[in-house]
Amino acid sequence: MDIDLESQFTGALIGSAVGDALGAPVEGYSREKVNSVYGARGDWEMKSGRYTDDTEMMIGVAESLIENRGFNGADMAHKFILNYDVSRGYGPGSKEVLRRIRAGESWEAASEQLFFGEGSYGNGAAMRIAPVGILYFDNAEVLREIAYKSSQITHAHVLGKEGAALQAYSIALAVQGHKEDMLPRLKAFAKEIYNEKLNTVERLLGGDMEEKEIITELGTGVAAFDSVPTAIYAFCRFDTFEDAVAYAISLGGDTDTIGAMTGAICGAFYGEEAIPGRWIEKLEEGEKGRSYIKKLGNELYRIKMHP
Ligand code: R7I
Ligand code: MG
Ligand code: MG
Repeated sequence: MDIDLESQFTGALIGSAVGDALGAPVEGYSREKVNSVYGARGDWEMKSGRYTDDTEMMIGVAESLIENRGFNGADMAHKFILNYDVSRGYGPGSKEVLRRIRAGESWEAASEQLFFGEGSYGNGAAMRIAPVGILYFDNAEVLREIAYKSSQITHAHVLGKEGAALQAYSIALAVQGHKEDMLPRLKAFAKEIYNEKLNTVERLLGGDMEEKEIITELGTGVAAFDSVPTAIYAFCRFDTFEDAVAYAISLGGDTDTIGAMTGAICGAFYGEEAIPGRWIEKLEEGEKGRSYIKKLGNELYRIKMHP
């Protein structure tokens, strides 16, 4: 594959934001209801272009990694708080954690209290992980370590963290040009129930499955294990950014997040140029809009090249 690495970096971040904005107007909708809004897959137009918490938090992850030239938990938590705009639709757990940190709890401890002391296994850590996936694409162990640490700020449950690590590693493999052989590599990396989920992805890719079977078997929910494997499936099944992301959203459920995660993997694999221009143009601009997101990708690339 002959794609510019810098374009894969910017593609991962813009791809994630585009998937988020495209899925946002139909978040929580059934498959049928998504279809009634967007119509058949093929030539979807972006409805609003406004991104949600998925992208707002991804921006915080990128800003902090850039400013600190690596992971700094207290600073990343601070970035989340600075960027926080409640109208972007945060999950209840993440809202609560950010409130606790603002009130003085440490970034490491605040998330531990959630869900009766179990910590959250929501997909909120995986949805924002693209900057980690690109910056650490060539070192799986460091990637897992930073994915876990960045997750800890809001998601203390091992399944929330491992979902983020799996999403980050999918992005890393995409940067390296692995698509046909992505699944065996992911299976060698994955822990916990994600291994079984990846076996299911492999089986489903073997046949031309109906959408409702995909939804039942992989899930389209807000838990990391009901959404990260679904994004991986969408990437593996299709050959273009547009087809994979539209398919992921067409399933319904947590559409902005599954759209964002599919968009991040696709953008990392195909590069920024492969993202439909009409979607990028519609993505919101402004202080932290599409130009800014692209710039974050450029800066992460610069850090990677000149550590
Ligand atoms: O993961 P999180 O930040 O939410 C992200 C979602 C995305 O769809 C965004 O687009 C936005 O809409 O929100 O927020 P959390 O509240 O930590 O997790 C999401 C949900 O997962 C929770 O509200 C719970 O319903 C569920 N959940 C759990 N349920 C039981 N036990 C997460 N962890 C647990 C748990 O341990
Ligand atoms: Mg969202
Ligand atoms: Mg969502």
